[in-house]
Amino acid sequence: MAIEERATYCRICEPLCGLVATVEDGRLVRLRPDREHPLSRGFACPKGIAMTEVQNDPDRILRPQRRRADGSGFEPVGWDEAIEDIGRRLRRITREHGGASVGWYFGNPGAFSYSHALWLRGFMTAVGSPNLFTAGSQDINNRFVASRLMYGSLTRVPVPDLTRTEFLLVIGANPLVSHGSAISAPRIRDQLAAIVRRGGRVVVVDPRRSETARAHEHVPVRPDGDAWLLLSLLHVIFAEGLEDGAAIARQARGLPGLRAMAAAHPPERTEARTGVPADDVRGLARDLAAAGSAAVYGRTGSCLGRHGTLVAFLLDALNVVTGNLDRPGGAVFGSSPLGIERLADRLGLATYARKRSRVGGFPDVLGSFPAALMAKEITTPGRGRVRAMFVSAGNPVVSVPDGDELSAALSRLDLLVSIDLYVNDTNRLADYVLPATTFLEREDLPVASLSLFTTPFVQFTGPVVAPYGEARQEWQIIDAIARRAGLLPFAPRWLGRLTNRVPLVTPARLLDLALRLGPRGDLFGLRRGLSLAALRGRPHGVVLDEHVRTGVLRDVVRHRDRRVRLDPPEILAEFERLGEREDDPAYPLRLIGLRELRSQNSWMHNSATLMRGGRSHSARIHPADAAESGVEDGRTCRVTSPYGSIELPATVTDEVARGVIAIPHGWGHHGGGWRRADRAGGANVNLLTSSDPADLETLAGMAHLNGVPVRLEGVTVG
Ligand SMILES: Nc1nc2c(c(=O)[nH]1)N[C@H]1C(S)=C(S)[C@@H](COP(=O)(O)OP(=O)(O)OC[C@H]3O[C@@H](n4cnc5c(=O)[nH]c(N)nc54)[C@H](O)[C@@H]3O)O[C@H]1N2
Ligand SMILES: Nc1nc2c(c(=O)[nH]1)N[C@H]1C(S)=C(S)[C@@H](COP(=O)(O)OP(=O)(O)OC[C@H]3O[C@@H](n4cnc5c(=O)[nH]c(N)nc54)[C@H](O)[C@@H]3O)O[C@H]1N2
Ligand code: SF4
Ligand SMILES: [Mo]
Repeated sequence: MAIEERATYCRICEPLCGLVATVEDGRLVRLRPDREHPLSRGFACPKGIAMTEVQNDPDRILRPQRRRADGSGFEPVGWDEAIEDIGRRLRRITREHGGASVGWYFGNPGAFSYSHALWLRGFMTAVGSPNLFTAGSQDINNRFVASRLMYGSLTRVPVPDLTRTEFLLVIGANPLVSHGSAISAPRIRDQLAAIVRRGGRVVVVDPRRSETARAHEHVPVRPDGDAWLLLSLLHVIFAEGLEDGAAIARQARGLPGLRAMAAAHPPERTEARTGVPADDVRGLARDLAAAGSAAVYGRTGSCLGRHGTLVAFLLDALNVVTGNLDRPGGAVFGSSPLGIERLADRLGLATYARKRSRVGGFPDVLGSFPAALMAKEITTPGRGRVRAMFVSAGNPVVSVPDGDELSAALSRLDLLVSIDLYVNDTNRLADYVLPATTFLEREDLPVASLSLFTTPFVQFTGPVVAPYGEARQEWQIIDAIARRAGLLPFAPRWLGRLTNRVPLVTPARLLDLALRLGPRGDLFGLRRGLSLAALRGRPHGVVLDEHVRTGVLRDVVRHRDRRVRLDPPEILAEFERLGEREDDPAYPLRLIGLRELRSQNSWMHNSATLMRGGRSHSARIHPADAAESGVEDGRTCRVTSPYGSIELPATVTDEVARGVIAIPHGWGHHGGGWRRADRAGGANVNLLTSSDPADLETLAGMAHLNGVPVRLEGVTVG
């Protein structure tokens, strides 16, 4: 028997913790934390360890599946036959209706595979379709747009300098559970504790007393009250002359615009919106301004309200005004050893508003449109209507607003193809479900995270096991489908028609090239530096620097004068829209989301270990709200929004403020492909959220998922 141990890294969430895989005769038998990983140093969370169960899950699909002719479920089919049929149908659809009739939804796990992300781009370029949708409009696109408006570069996202900061202000993130997002910081719990240990503070602004809030200082805020809170913090700083005038003069322009926005919002006036007492806001502003160094950091809780881009802008504005941008212990800009940011700018990939969506006229963000529009892009007649869809590594029926509308739309397509590990609630409607490899079955380098490491780091891993069954990597599947459809990835359609006999370029080749020619590269032997070969010899990864470099702002900012904008016109216009909407008093409570330690969005509820203890879905409700609505702890309740209604068990707890209901997304599976997850019950919380273009955030097309007006009722089971 051949038993081997192989170092690799986890690709479930963003710290990318080091793992060691035990492989026996080509099968994964165990994953354990890698003690030799220089950053995660022997830490991995329960999800990472439980990936063994996904890898070996009997419910995983390991052969291509085709919808039966009579529509009754799937039957296995050979790869050649599947690719042949998909390619032929795709060719017909694009011939008759043009490239725009092809849509693609690219889900969250895809972002952890550089080859998948790259080939998908190549495919969409070749088809000539603008209809790319991603999880980004439920997640982070507002952050990118804020960076574009402030720094002139979509891809430059500041990260809090965790290893050095003296004051971390966290707005709408729960890193003790999520393990950090839009930052890659293994052992983040320890990192936050270390801030306090060295005499600093961690302050958490959240409507729920989250795990992170409980471990540190908590400022409860009303859902979606962040814009007002941040404006008031700025107000106090300006009113009391606490700003760092020298830093502002050196780094930024447009201060009067920002001042004017803040001037209108003294904390006494925003108290009703934020629920934060004016004195507390004043105290927080003074402490933040006085701190030796400070970083203001926001994540999904700050992204998914009605004004996510404005909020992201205000977070960074606060960093600028307190003199904490691009400075040790502040909000700092990492850089990729692949030189990706520069490359993306040069190749014109980091686009904003270059195209407009057919429905709603929303700007593209990094070449993608809001996923909430997918259903209407499929059902709205006219030129450019989507008739063929691909869904890779995604479950949008559960993760995108109005899953019922999307299900109905997907079943009207001429062709629906999914690339996934499982049959889920989305691809159960597909013509084909094609089996993808897991991350343990593919090589990787965390291309999308390299500039987000709070300690600059890079790691390359080979596959730790060969693909099970007939699973294939996404890029291989995409390449095969493209060629069968007469397309050549990355080339325009006319070229693909002339020839698709161009030899295969592999992602690894391109990666090696980017590494070697990048800012840390070995320039093919001209200097000591990075190459794939060098990284293969360092299986636990390489720390590139002790700290993120500072003093780089002039290089980061792409505006001609190299200054941060504090008054982008788009932001000023959005500011005018603040609070414009009146909510219907029939829905007096506010719905927010949360994440759970033993869930990963919608896709790990089939693991026995993670589901141990009879875990179930529930709505967290304040005791007073529960009493008022006749809801009892552990009993079923009904939550209704203007858009839909769901029933699920109630957890009555004062960890949420009065008026707030917190429900995690990713539950309520009915796909038939996950036996344990399907049995676990729960409800799809996104039946309560709106896909109406009028309800999407204006600048980035963000779905409104936090602060949704709802009402609550007890359910009497007869
Ligand atoms: N265990 C686990 N880890 C995960 C995931 C998972 O599903 N499970 N998902 C991964 C993914 S895809 C992502 S994007 C990241 C997200 O990473 P985080 O953003 O850190 O994720 P959450 O834990 O949802 O934290 C968001 C917090 O915002 C709060 N919040 C909600 N509404 C508001 C509001 O209006 N204002 C403020 N100030 N706060 C608000 C919520 O109560 C919650 O505590 O996590 C990743 N990590
Ligand atoms: N109400 C509400 N909704 C939300 C959020 C919220 O906070 N509140 N958060 C949003 C956020 S931040 C995110 S990121 C989205 C996530 O939403 P999605 O990306 O749409 O969905 P996931 O639940 O991550 O499902 C991923 C699918 O990928 C499959 N998969 C896993 N690994 C691989 C792989 O390596 N290759 C392939 N091909 N498939 C794989 C899984 O089996 C699963 O079917 O949800 C969003 N939806
Ligand atoms: S924290 Fe995230 S990256 Fe680390 S082991 Fe858990 S799931 Fe994997
Ligand atoms: Mo996400």
